[in-house]
Amino acid sequence: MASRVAVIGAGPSGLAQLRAFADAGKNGADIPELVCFEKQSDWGGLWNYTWRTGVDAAGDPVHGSMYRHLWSNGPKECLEFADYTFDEHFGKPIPSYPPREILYDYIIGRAQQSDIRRYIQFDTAVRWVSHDPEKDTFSVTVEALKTGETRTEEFDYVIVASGHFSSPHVPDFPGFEQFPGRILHSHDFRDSREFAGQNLLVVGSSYSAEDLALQAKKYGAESVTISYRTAPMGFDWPEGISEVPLLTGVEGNTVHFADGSSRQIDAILLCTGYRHHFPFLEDGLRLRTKNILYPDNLYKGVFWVQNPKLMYLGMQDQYYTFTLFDAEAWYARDYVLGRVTLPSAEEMRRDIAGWRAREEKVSSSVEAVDFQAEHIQDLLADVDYPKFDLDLTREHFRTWLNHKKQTITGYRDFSGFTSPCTGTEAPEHHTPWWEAMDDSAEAFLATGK
Ligand code: FAD
Ligand code: NA7
Repeated sequence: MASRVAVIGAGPSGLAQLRAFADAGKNGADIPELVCFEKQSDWGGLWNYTWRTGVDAAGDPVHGSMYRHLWSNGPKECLEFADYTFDEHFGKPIPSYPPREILYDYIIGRAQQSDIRRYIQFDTAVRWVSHDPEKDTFSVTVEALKTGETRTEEFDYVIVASGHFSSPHVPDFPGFEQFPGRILHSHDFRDSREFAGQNLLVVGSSYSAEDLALQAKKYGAESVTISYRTAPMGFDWPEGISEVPLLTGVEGNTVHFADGSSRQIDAILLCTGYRHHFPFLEDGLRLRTKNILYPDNLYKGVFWVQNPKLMYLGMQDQYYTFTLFDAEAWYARDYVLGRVTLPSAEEMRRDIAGWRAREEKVSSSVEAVDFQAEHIQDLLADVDYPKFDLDLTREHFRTWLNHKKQTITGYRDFSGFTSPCTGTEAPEHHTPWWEAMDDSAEAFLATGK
C-alpha cells in the first residue's frame, strides 16, 4: 500500500518538503501521497505578512511575527535556493538585502514552479497528532477552520514544519501592571511608525532587539534604550539608541536598571524570544528545546529519535534558513523514499550527543555559522540537492558580521556578495537602507534614485 505523509505547515520549511518530493517525482520516483495542512489561508509562513495581532480570524493565536518594513537581516546569497536561483526568479541581479515582499515573492516563485499548491489544504489547523504503536501509524486530527468541522486521518509519516518563532516568550518585571503605556512583545510589533516621537524601551539583546531598535529609530522614535540580560550587543549605535543593563523595575513612566540608572519611557517592547510550542503533539512526540543550533532528540536535526517516522524541519536557531530547510527536507524525503537508512536509536543518540557537545563549545557568531554550515554539509553529503558553494556562504557570513561591526545602520548597503549558485555579483541598492522608507518590491526593484 502506498504510504501517506502529513506535512504540518506551508511556510518555507513545509514548502521545501513538498518541493523535494515534487522534484523526485519529476525525476521518475514513485512518491507517496502528500497532504500538507496549513492553518492560514495562504502559503509562505512568517513571510506571508499579516496586520493582525492577538488572535486570527479563527480565534487562534496569530502565527505572524513579521513587521512592516522588514528587510532581510543577512545577505540573500546565504539563503539562495540552489535549484531556483535569484537570477532565475528576478531575471536580473538584485541587491543583497531585500525587503520582505521580495523574499516572499522568491519563495512563492519556486513553489509555483513545482506545482505543489495542490498538496496543501489551507484554512486547516492540525489539532492533535498521536501515534498508534500497534499499527505504527499516526492519527492526525484537523479542523477545517471555515466550517469548524474536525476529522481524523491516518498517516505513515508526519513532518512538523510549523515554525518556532510564533509563540512569544513573555517575562514579567516588577511594576509592569502599573505602567501607563503600551507593553508589547516583538511578536506583536507591526509598524515602526507607531513609536514616532516616543521614548521606547527594548528588552533583549538578540536579532529582534537589534532590528526593532533600529526600525523604531529610523521611523522617528525620540530615543530607544535597549536593556540586556547577559551582554550588550555593542554596536556603534546611531544617536538616540543606547544599551543599558537589565531592567529591574518600573515605577510609573520611570524604568530602573541593574546599574542603578533610570530613564523615562513611553512604551516597552519585549524582544525576549520565542518558545517551541507544539500544542497539537502528544507528549511522547513533542520536541522540547530552547532556541539552539542542534536541539536534542533530533537525529541530523530532523528525525525524532524515539520514532524517526516523525520528522521536524527548521527547528534550529537560524543563521542559515532556506538552505538549511532544503537540506533537511531533501534528507527527510530520502528517508521516506527508502534512499537513506538511519542507524539504531543508540547510534543516533550518540551522534546527537557529539553535535550537542560541539555546540556547547561554540563561543562566537563566526563559530556558530561554521557549526551550522557543517550541519548542512552533513545532510547534503547523502542527498542529490544541487551543488552550490557552501564555503562561500560561510565567507559571506563572516563579511556580514564584520560589516555589522563597522556600521549597524549601513551594513545592508554593502554590495559585492557573489551568488554561491551562479557567481552573480550583487549590485548596490539605489538608496542607503537608513534612508529607504519605502520597502515595496516596486521601489526596491526600481533602478536609479
Ligand atoms: P514559519 O515561517 O513559521 O511557517 C510555519 C507554518 O506552519 C505557518 O504557515 C503556520 O501557519 C503553519 N502552522 C503552524 N502551526 C500549524 C498547525 N497546527 N496546523 C497547520 N498549520 C500550522 N529568516 C531569514 O532568512 N531572513 C530574515 O530576514 C528573517 N527575518 C525574520 C524576522 C522575524 C521577525 C522572524 C520571526 C523570523 C525571521 N526569519 C528570517 C526566520 C524565519 O524563521 C524563516 O525565514 C522561516 O520563515 C521559517 O520557516 P518555517 O516554515 O520553518 O516556519
Ligand atoms: P532570540 O534570538 O531567541 O533572543 C532572545 C533574547 O531575549 C536574548 O537576547 C535573551 O537574552 C533575551 N531574553 C530572554 N528572556 C529574557 C528575560 N527574562 N529578560 C531579559 N532578556 C531576556 O530571539 P529573537 O526574537 O531576537 O530572534 C528570533 C528570530 O527572530 C531570529 O531568527 C531573527 O531572524 C528574528 P540572553 O542573551 O539569553 O540573556
